Amino acid sequence: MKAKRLTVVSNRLAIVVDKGGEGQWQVRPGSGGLVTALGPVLRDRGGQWIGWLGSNLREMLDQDTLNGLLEQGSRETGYSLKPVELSQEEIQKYYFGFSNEILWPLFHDLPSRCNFDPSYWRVYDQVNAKFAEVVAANTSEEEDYAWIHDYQLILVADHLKKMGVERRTGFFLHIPFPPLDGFIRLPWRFQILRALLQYDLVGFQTVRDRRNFMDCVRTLIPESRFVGHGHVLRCLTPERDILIGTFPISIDFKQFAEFASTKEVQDEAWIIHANLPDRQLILGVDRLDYTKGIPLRLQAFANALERYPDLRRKTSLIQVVVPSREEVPEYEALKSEIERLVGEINGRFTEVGWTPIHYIYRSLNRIELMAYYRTCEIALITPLKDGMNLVAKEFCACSIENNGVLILSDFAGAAAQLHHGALMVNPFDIEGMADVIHRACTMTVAERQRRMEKLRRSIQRYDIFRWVNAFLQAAVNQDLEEFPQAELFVPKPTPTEI
Ligand code: ADQ
Repeated sequence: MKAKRLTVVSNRLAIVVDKGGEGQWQVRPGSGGLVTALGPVLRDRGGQWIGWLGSNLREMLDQDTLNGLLEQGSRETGYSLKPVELSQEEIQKYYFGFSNEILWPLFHDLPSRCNFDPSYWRVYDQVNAKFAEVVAANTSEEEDYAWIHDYQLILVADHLKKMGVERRTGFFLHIPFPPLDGFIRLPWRFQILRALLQYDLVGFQTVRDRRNFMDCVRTLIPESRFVGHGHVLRCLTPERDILIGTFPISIDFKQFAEFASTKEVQDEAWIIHANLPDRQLILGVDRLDYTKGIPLRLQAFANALERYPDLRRKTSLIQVVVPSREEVPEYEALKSEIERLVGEINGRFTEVGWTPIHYIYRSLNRIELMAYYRTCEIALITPLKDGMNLVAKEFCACSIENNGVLILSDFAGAAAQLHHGALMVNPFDIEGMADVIHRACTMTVAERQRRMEKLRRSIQRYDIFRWVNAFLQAAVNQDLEEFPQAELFVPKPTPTEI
């Protein structure tokens, strides 16, 4: 039976509620990969988004104000917003604890950063049950397809089953899936693996991630097997059969390319370059995270300036770091390390009229971000490991004159698609990265254009809509277009709406 409505479930709702400049509560669209990716997909199709509001707002706001803000958020986003409320302890142990101190480092191949605190697991389980209850209350078996996102919510389908609630469910993992020898360190490895197998479809970013998952299933659940070929396979377990697929996430290419050519972005881009004249600009844009490889990248840039003096005065690195998880001591320490390195490198190389690194620590607005994408000749994207990395794709989409160079880590999920046009680097190899920076800075215009045309063609072809449709085709055998427009589908009122 065709699904009539798409319900997206993720840790965070697609909006941010906070206090504006005049102390008034306000609602803004959220930022980050998932919101960018799914916003266009839900809009005006009666879609709904279930998630946590991001802070303990119920303690600060009365119910009517919160309802008003959610209604405003729904109007502005074009889809219905269903909040899941979390207590302070739940936020601490489910989000900062199990999700960000265990699954995040483990799945990014950094097990030494894991804190396997047993109390984290109990609260993670409890919060996933809470999400499952909100899904159950706001969806029906016949009408809905529930698409659950990411490592914070692995247990939702398992809890729906335990509650005796039948729903069509799919899961997409935005971060990498680790190799077997990393995954088996997890004290809850059986529970996590079996919970993933309760979804009808599990999607990964790359073939590498799916292969890792299959190795784990074969080893920990030996009676299971896999059949089929192509991007979607069938996994047969003694309990049930499910689909597992690879769906590399992408961006709304057309929207980025069009926005990059608007006058406001062009003007802003001009101002940036006018203030940093006669040099090539290299751009790094990352959330503050130890997986993004920022300190090694800064060292590589310093190494390039050291070994290739012709780059001095002719190149500057603009490193944008978007604040993230600042409450966690490790992230605070990373911020200090980045700031120390920037200070040290600038102290060492700065000359009158030229500063090697311009460091920006804040979230940029959309026009500013696009202007940096447009005006910088080179993007330096060197994560130690990354599910995909949308910044790489956004940079290419905005390089509308085909003159940008993309330097990309071998360990970004995006490498599988973009390695033909990008200059590939090992983010642990400081000298290797320095050589590639020099190569990018001295590349001929013809080679830049040839490479960037190739990159842009590929990203344009495999855009966000293709990603969504590939997942939904595998899940419910229908495209997004086949979900009815909002006026044709009036959702039933639900008891838990607040
Ligand atoms: P992230 O780790 O958040 O996502 P990424 O894919 O690079 O990483 O997405 C970052 C998003 O934030 C981009 O869409 C970008 O436009 C936005 N952004 C970047 N800098 C910004 C700034 N200064 N101000 C405002 N917005 C900014 C996770 C995984 C990734 C995976 C995505 C999507 O870790 O590997 O690609 O999900 O699946």
